[in-house]
Amino acid sequence: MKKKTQAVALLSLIPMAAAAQRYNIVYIMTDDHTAQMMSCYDKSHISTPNLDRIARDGIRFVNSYVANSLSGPSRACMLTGKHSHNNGFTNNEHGIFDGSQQTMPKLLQKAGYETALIGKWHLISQPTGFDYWNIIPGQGDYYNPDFITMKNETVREKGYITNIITDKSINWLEKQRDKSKPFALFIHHKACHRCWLPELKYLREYEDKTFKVPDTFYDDYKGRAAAAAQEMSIASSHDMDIVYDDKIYTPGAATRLTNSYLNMIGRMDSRDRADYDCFYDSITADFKQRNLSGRELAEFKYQRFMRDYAKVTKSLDDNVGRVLDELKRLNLLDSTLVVYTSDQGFYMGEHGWFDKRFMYEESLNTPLVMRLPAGFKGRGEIKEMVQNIDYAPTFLELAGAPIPADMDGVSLLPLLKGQHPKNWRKSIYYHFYEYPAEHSVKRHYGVRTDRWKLIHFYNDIDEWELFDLKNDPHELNNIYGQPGTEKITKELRKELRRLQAQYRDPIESQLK
Ligand code: SGN
Ligand code: CA
Repeated sequence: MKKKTQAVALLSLIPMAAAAQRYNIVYIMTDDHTAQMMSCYDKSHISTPNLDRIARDGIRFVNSYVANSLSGPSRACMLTGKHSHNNGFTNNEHGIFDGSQQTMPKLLQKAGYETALIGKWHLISQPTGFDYWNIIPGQGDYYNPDFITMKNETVREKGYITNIITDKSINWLEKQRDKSKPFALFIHHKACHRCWLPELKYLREYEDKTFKVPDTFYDDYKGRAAAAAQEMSIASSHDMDIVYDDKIYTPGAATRLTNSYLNMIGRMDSRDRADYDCFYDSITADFKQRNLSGRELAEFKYQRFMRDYAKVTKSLDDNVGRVLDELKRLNLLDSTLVVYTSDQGFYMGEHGWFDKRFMYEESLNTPLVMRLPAGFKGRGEIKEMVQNIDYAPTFLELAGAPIPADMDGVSLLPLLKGQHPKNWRKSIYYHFYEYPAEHSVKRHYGVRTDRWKLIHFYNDIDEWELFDLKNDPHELNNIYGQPGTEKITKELRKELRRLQAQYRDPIESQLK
């Protein structure tokens, strides 16, 4: 009798229709959207009601990490379920993604799924594994953006990028897909990438708001040589460009990025442009009168950055709401897993920075919330450590397809079912390669556990950093080499080597 009860209890953990039902997948990935700017993670800055709807109706991962905090590499990790060194796409600037390799979308197709990709791709080669695709070239544009079609034609579309990507996605859902098949739709936004150009209807939003300056804004990078060497400082006129990033423009300006800025806003129709100019001209006039310098100037730049980023995020939130409403209208919510994530996190002034790349928390983390199909029992906050290499195995298992043994990630399906396996991973591995490059973040790899982080910066530097995340959550105090840390350092180095061996990272052989 007892055995029978146990068996019934076990069965109830598995969604009833798991064997028969072919769940759909809607995967929404933004660019540079970070948990500090998503109210279900952090209420200090803005409200994102539609993104929060996903979390409220489903699950919110609170320990969600990327394997390499940069767009192209992150996308390659997601598509292949493999770390960068195993999928071959280690950085944005060199090489192209080998589209002939095994990818999750191809395996979904093999399992009978219809697949589509709309929006940012950023992997240089043409997409493979999608029945339909329509992508933006490279980073794309916010205003009247170009799209590349499956015929390899570049077509300029009218309007604001986030709305257009959503329109195209809804159109595919409604009219273009083969309705006899389960589907996986990948909606990849340009928002909230630099240089945060708002939808015109939100130009004046958040202008009355003063965003709180992070406690670490004036970090002196003591004991952290790589952090001191970066070029992603809000205060620096080289790193954060007053024209391109802060939209303080007067004719004749000649900053490093003025031409890029003029090209981007030059895409607007004349009426929109007049509205845009009217708004930013008044900000510029006010700025000139104030004659700011030092900390006042740094904080002015911070507020401009925060306000524009918030505006871009508002359009994004609206458009995620549109997709959810459309799924509801099409009666697809119960049969669809909706995933919302970003290609990495972002610094919103923490350490004085914008951008990402570092293995420090704000950019290592990526938001991850999911609305679950009917029958799945996972709810609320999920604390297990997960990584973007896990998405591919998760989607394959959900589709009833086998997970190839060479994938580095693991399926998150047990967590979606409400289970908390005891043998879940206790650490994650990270490796960043893009150096020398824009923003000057040195190459590094490292391991993070629930409490500790060990990082090795290498290439033209040889520096180790150790952080106790419990007592130093902002990672200001590098305790590597300090008395009393010998035991934990030894354990973490061992764990790092174990992970490098498990994932077959060739750098392992170069380590002492
Ligand atoms: C561009 C940006 C960088 C950004 C990279 C990578 N410069 O090069 O600030 O770090 O993209 O971003 S810009 O002058 O062109 O705006 S990623 O998210 O695509 O990896
Ligand atoms: Ca990005």
